[in-house]
Amino acid sequence: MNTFYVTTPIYYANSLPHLGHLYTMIVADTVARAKRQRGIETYFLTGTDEHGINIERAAQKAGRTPQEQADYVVSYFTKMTSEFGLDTAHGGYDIFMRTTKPFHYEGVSELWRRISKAKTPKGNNAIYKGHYEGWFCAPCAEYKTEDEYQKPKNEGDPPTCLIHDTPLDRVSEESYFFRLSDYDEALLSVMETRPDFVRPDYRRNEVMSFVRGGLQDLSVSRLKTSVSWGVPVPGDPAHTMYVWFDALTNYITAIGFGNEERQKAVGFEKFWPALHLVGKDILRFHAVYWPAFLLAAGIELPRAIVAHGMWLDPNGRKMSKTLGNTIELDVLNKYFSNDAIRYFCLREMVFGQDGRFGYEALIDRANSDLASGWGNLSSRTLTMIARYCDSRIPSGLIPEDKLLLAKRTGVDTDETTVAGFIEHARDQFVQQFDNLAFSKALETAWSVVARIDKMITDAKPWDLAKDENQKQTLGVVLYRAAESLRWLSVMLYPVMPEASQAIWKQLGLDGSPAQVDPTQLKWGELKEGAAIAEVQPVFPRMDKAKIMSEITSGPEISTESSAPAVHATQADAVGITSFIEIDDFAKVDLRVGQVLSAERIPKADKLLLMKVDIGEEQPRQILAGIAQYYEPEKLIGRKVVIVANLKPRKLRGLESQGMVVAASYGEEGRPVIATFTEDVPNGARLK
Ligand code: ME8
Repeated sequence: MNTFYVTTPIYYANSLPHLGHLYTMIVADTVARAKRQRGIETYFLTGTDEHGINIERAAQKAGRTPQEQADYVVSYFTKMTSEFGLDTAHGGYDIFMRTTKPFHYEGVSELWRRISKAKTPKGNNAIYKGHYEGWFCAPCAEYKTEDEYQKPKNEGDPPTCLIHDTPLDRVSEESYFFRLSDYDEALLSVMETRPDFVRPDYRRNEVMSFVRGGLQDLSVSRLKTSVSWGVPVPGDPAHTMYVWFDALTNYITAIGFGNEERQKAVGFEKFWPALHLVGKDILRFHAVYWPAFLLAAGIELPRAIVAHGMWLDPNGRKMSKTLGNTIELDVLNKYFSNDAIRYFCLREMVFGQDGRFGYEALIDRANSDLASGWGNLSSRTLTMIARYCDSRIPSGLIPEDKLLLAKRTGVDTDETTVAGFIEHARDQFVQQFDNLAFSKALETAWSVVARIDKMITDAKPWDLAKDENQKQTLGVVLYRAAESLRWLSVMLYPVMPEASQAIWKQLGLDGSPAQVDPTQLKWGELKEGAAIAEVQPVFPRMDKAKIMSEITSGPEISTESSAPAVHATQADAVGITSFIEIDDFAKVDLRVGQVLSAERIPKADKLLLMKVDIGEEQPRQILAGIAQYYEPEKLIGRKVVIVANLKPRKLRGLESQGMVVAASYGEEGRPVIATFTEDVPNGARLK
């Protein structure tokens, strides 16, 4: 059966989605739509990676359980997929995979069992128990070798991660190992015999030289006492599986590996192997570890692993919340159509290489290529058909007796010229698209836009319309333009589904360009005499100055030209990037309070029990987890900030009627109580 399976990475559920995540989804969605359009049954997977120390830590910081943390982040991801038209309801993904699903546990345990029974190509056990000691980066979720970390300036300090610039953890513990070192030859042979296995070729070369440099065995479990949030190792629940082992396996568990129900619903044999789309940041995991696991388990290797580049800011810097140069999904969603964003992403980034993303560049492209380009071609063609041809598609043929007349106007009377041009462009487009050369493919499509635009400008239909004898010549010009629009709608559907559908409808066509295979397009199938629909602009022009001033004046939103507006906070640490409205803030009743008494609580070494006057009849009883950092006596008389409308809750059997506001910093989250340097009465509200 003709099937296709495409995946994005499953994103960490420890921070909120951003442009990078959106990008890989857009690419995968475009690929999936193009395959479906060609009649290929396609399965498209995206989702979240929900286990591991990072999620545990993010949850802890945010005061949630790991599952709550995952659910919280997933709700933002599904909001994003819905807003940007990437979910199932909009014809996008088939599954939003989550590694916390029970069927995934079953499948990943099955893979582990298979590999633990396997022998390597060199005859050794593929998994063995050993002892591991090394420098571990929690954000990367991997041990770092000497050339992957920054040595400390002061002796005794831990080294820091080159990627995250954070201190590494010294980890020494019993661990299961995957004997990756025995797979070097097997992996090299795959990459030699299948040159398309890792793409683009320069990434393949990088991976091959990494493998040639020698592979080290991979620690694939952590003691449950160090990492508890994960899948237990089958037969040894004192160990939790390494998060990458767990995460990579999602690609097969989602379609039925190791689980009957999924197997029936989707079908492993039906869809495997997959095309994995990933950012270059995680290529090694996909091109080395994953194929090695699959080789060990005797499972067919992926169809290919394709690595794309990273989005940088307009100045070529990596996007980061601390630099304040990230692209906010809310801003994108508010000001730009989904199609414009999709077009920009695919046109602007040469697939494989890094690209720069800026709002101004996006507006420029939307105006020049979409509003003035394809959009204008569509509205001028359709408007003229409405005006000069009574809203009916004219004939594409010039009768014999009018040929000479038509020739005199300079219009090419041989329709195969334009038909040949567009057929050739379509063939090139499809080929470039199949090679994931989206930027080139779009350039090819725009060569059609330019050619047809020129044809119209040269033929001057507005002059032809003045001469009754040139009615057929006028009709032919408009027919060719309209037929080209039909072709463009089909070709561009995977990239811009909404606009393609809109133009299709305005041409008076039934069905959807989603159902037309571009390779089967035949020139001349647009029916003469068919009524067109009401003409509406598909890509309204964007007022650059106005939009940029709105974007830049938003206090929370930073752009290429403004200084960082957001400072790193504890919220950033858990990845909170969305903003609240002033009304949301107003819901929090913050009051000035004065500490009347403070004392320790027996057997609770972190808590202090305080009485705080916030201008009410009775002082509030408040418990605060600050006993390790504050002497109770020193707090008496101090002005503090209290969250006064926090639902009371019991701690150690005592009711806490509010919360003391404190900053929190450093690894251990040291609290520093907020206070005032000027006199202020108790009970005053903070706004
Ligand atoms: O690595 N430009 O998840 P992750 C383009 N859970 N793409 C970007 C990007 C940028 N600036 N930033 C992120 C993980 N991405 C693992 C994956 S898969 C079995 C487990 C995209 O949340 C890109 O696809 O860090 C990149 O590979 C991915 O997000 C990393 O997502």
